[in-house]
Amino acid sequence: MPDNFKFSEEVETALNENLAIVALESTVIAHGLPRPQNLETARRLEQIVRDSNAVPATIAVLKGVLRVGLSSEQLEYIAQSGDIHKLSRRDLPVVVANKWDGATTVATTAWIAERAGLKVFATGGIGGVHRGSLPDISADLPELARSNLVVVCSGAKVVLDLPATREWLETHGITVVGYGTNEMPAFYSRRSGLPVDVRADSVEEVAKIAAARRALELEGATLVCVPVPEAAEIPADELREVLDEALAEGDKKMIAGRELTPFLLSRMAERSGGATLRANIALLENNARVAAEVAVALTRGR
Ligand code: PSU
Ligand code: MN
Repeated sequence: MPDNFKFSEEVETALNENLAIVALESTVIAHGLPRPQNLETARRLEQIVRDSNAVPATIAVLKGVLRVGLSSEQLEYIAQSGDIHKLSRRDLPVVVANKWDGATTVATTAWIAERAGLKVFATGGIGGVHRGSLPDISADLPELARSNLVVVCSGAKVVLDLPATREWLETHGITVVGYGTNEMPAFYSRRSGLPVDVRADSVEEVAKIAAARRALELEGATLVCVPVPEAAEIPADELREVLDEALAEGDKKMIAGRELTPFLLSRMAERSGGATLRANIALLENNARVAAEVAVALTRGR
């Protein structure tokens, strides 16, 4: 492993002993959720993974070092610092060269996790094709096309152009698995009307598909889409007004690039009286649990 990588003791031991490990991202902590819920959620996600017999590996860059597994203090720093960079693939050489800190998106978390030898990664909603005329496509998508991880999510974030994102996944050979569903979930909502490639009703089925992909050496992720738990769901028609308002405001203020997703998420949380925030936390927790169960099933299959 190059010097730029550092593992926590817990993750290093888990790797040596072939234990189940779940990678977790840090952009959702630094930029996706408000304080203090971000730190609480980050800690709870790690706890949920542990309770499901897997080892959590939260990933971030600290002083230019790619960290796989964070200490409690490091996690707290990412959550509370307030001016952490949001790192996409293109930013990695810059932060490493300058020894900066940064929170990793789905794209960079997946890249680091794979090189660290991890197999399963849990997040909330992946990035995708944005709405609007400029083709703003999240670096998450091409990374999923290159990575060989099982990525557990609740679909793409609803602020995106979901049909265009679905097409992109298909074109680039990413297998979209619906976990207990025939439809791709739409982040805060359980349904999008868009099809999955295959439905799986157990983690063993997911592990079987992922193992086959690995055996074929077919590059690209297995994207496991888990709907937000019913109790926390916001049906699409209830969300529409809040979403349209946030999109219009983002447009008017000309918010673009890496600022756009965090802006839209925080606006929707304000306008929905916290309902979208509750949904986001609920789906993150649920996805961490499913990911841990998949990771355990994968170790059994060996
Ligand atoms: N999932 C969430 N909240 C988030 C994200 C995911 O529930 O904030 C983050 C991920 O890190 C993802 C990023 O990679 O949003 C996408 O940002 P962009 O659209 O700028 O590529
Ligand atoms: Mn973008």
